[in-house]
Amino acid sequence: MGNNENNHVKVPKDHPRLTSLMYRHKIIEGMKNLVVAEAGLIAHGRGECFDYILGEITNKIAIQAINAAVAQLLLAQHPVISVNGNVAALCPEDLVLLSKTLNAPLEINLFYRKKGRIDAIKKLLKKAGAQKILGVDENTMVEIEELSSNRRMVDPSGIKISDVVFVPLEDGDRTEALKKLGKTVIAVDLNPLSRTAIWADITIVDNIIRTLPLMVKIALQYKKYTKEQLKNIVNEFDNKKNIQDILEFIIEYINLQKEKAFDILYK
Ligand code: PTJ
Repeated sequence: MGNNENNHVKVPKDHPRLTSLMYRHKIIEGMKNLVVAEAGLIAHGRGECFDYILGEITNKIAIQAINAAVAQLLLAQHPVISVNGNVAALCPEDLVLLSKTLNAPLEINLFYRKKGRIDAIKKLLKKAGAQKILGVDENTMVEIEELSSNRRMVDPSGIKISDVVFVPLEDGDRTEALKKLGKTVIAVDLNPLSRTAIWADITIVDNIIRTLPLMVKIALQYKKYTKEQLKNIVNEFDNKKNIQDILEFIIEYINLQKEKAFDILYK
């Protein structure tokens, strides 16, 4: 977002929650332009809530998951980056950069298939520099039978033939379905207890706005690594431990915040 004025509300530059407010406005603008589903606003709010109890930082645990995710995507034969409305609205340029760096196509895959949304997201991604975008031709799409939601419609040259699927901000049961099809799933979800977070092979518990630029940076570094080195990074990663560590982190963080709040309340 180039300025800090939106919806006729001027957000002061020294506002303590400036970044958060700017991304809120991106989501609101996205909803007006059909990029974001109405429910996307609620999803964003849920994400903000979890980010709050993670201290709004990318912690060491998330960085380890990001490293494993990048290594896994570089090892893949057919990696795909699944794009929904929220992710497109929040960080279109980073999506395009990651896609180019990893040589992994972007595929639009929506839960809410309101008319005009695919075109709106395609336009936004093109503006951000995307050349090829999958999931845009309704006539050639194929079904994933394991799934009943709109997300079952996939591109025959993308998710359908993929071996590794990157699914930022996911709902419901797609991860489970993709896993049943033998695919490796990498999720970004601020909620470590969501079905997606629990089912994914690699769960990055972090805000997508911080995750994507980091992934690009690490991908540029890991592209110089041998397959053996990349495999070692993936093998050292354990998603069960990852989720457990994140939950411990949240508990510790909340306890710390409780002490700080009590210091003020009872001083
Ligand atoms: O564009 P569509 O039609 O495909 O729909 C996209 C949404 C996000 C509306 C849809 O997938 C949905 O309803 O998702 P849920 O069930 O609300 O789940 C979204 C998950 O993403 C929740 O667990 C949130 O905590 C998490 N989340 C929200 N914002 C962020 C996030 N995770 C990482 N970074 C965020 N910025």
